[in-house]
Amino acid sequence: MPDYEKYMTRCLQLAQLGEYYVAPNPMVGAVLVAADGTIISEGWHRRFGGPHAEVNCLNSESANRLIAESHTPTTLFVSLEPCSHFGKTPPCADLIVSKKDELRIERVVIGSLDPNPLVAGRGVKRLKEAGIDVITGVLEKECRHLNRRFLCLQEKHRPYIILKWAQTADGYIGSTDRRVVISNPLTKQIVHKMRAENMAIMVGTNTALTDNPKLLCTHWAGRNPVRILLDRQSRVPQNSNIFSEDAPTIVYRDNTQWQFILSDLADRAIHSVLVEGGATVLKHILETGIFDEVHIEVNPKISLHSGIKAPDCRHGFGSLFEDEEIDGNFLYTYHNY
Ligand code: AOF
Ligand code: ZN
Repeated sequence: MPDYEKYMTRCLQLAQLGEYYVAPNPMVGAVLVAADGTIISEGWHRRFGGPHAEVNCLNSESANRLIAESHTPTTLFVSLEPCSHFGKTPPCADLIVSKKDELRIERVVIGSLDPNPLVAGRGVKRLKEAGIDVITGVLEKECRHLNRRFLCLQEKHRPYIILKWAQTADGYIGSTDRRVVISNPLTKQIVHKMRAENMAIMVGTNTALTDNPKLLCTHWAGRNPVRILLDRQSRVPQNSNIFSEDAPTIVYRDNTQWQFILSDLADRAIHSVLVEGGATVLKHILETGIFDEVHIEVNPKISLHSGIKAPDCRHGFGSLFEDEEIDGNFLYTYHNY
């Protein structure tokens, strides 16, 4: 019997190859394994709107050629429950059932269930009804972590929210009158990678006015996120960099409530938002308690003694998930769940 976790790990590696290309869809990987443990075929969801992982795995030439040579039953591993709906592509569960005899699929091993209301257990049901043995929940935590943005949108009807700022050793994110560089070239690149990983990036009026940022991902290969500006009193001029042609920009004006913004973004199928500041916006969101991750970069070599105070731990960041040192700066990641 093949080692379930080993093959699910392979599914996760394949799934990750779709990062930057599949949002707001989940990243999914699939492998077809013979009884002796040989991998017959692999596939992953490569781009939004394109074939799903199972299709790429089961329709491959190698699957059909190798299966003709082997006479053993096979197991299909897939990191997400196969879909059961007609979306941009036909249901994967139906494809598996139709290929069951030809590819001798005896069992399907699934990482995490798909909470999409169009699927939600119906994929598993369809497979079971066709007489396929179904095992669920293998490396479920890892599979859910990989697709935490997709799962958040499906389960909570709001985007996954990541708060991020850089602060000095004495807890300031900047000075009131000049721009202070806290990040180093490597951590700056990490920020651009984070921009590529999320569908949208958000800032408030003060950041747009003081820094006049473009909010693009210039130091990392990937799509530019949608830009979101919270500008309650319409103070940010139209010729600001945030309104450049490089990416779309959504503006929320008046006294739009956080809850409303979240459900509006969900309606636009935006599954993740990176909030880059400033302090007022960050503190406000921390107070609502509706956020998922906090990323704090600390430069231990700079002290300002006065300026704009960073949010502090009294705001409650959740629990420390990871800490690392990058070229002298410290990066702390908290998970609020
Ligand atoms: C799978 N395998 O590789 C993926 C799945 O619009 P569509 O047709 O691409 O369907 C998107 C939905 O399908 C998505 O919201 C999620 O529920 C599921 N994604 N399912 O069986 C895959 N990417
Ligand atoms: Zn599918």
